[in-house]
Amino acid sequence: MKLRSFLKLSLAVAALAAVGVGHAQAQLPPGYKPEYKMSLVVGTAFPWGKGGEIWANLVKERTQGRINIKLYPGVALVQGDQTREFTAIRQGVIDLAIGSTINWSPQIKELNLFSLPFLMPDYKAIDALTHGEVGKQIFATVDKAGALPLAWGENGFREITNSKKPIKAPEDLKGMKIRVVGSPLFLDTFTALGANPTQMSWADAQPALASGAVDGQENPLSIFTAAKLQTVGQKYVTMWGYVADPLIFVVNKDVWASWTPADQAIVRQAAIDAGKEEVAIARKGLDEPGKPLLKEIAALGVTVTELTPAEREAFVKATRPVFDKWKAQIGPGLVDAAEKAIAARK
Ligand code: X2X
Repeated sequence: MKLRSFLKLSLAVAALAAVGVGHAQAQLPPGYKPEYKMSLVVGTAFPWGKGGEIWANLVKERTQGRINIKLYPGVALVQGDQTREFTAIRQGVIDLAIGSTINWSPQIKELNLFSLPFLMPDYKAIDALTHGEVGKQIFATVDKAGALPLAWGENGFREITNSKKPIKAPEDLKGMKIRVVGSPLFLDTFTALGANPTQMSWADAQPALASGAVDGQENPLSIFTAAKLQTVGQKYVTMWGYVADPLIFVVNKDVWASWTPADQAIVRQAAIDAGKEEVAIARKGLDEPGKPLLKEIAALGVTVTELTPAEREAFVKATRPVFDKWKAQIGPGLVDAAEKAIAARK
């Protein structure tokens, strides 16, 4: 190409680009970005990622495209390191997120509340916390830590799985290599049970299970099925419901401040609506009589073990010192309030 025609072409391209950008910006209130980044650990095949998609779609619809959110599953904005997600939100590397209380607990110690072994016996207990005074307190703490919390979602009750044998008693965990997430509380819990816990990200967990570098892991069954963990050797599931991780819908504070009050109200309501829907998806097959999801998992060739109350109690007893140690670290007042709210649940 001759230099002159190259210059002409470049000018034309630049002019077109300017028109394009100008056009998009003309429709946006001042200070709005053409696109906002939402961080998630898992994609839309999982209830968690689906929740993100629902939130983004509701916001786009209700703001007529003024707020356009793109999903970044796999915590891609922090190179897969889920324990750095909260810091990245605060710093503005991430605009919005739906995060697990576990992944943000390295920065916000109060979020370890939900990881206290055997604090929450059932779904009503989770709701009693998230929908009550404790939930408000936790939101105030997240706010103070630097991100604006808008709504609750749910990853779910985390069940233990492994490649070796059915786990019915703490002794069955003896020496088993278990992948855990990045809060030291999990190391304490599994050490107390005689297992050999090792911390790694979700991205690293799947190859580690596939290669047999670890024997087991703990995650909600919706994660188990969507990630097809039976194909990486996880043939045994024990329903012990030892902890559950809620999800929190948040927005970076500067981003929030850049939106009009009307759009802020839309984003907040959309988070609440998406959160409700997401919780229902996360509980599907588990909160109906007969728990049909368990039969689906058994049909994959997986042995599903349900514990008697006495069998479960052995795990509660073995982890009680961990509960007490972490109660002191989380804040005895908050833990007492949580136990009271759970005892009073309807
Ligand atoms: O890493 C996990 O186990 C996961 C996907 O459940 C979380 O992000 C807490």
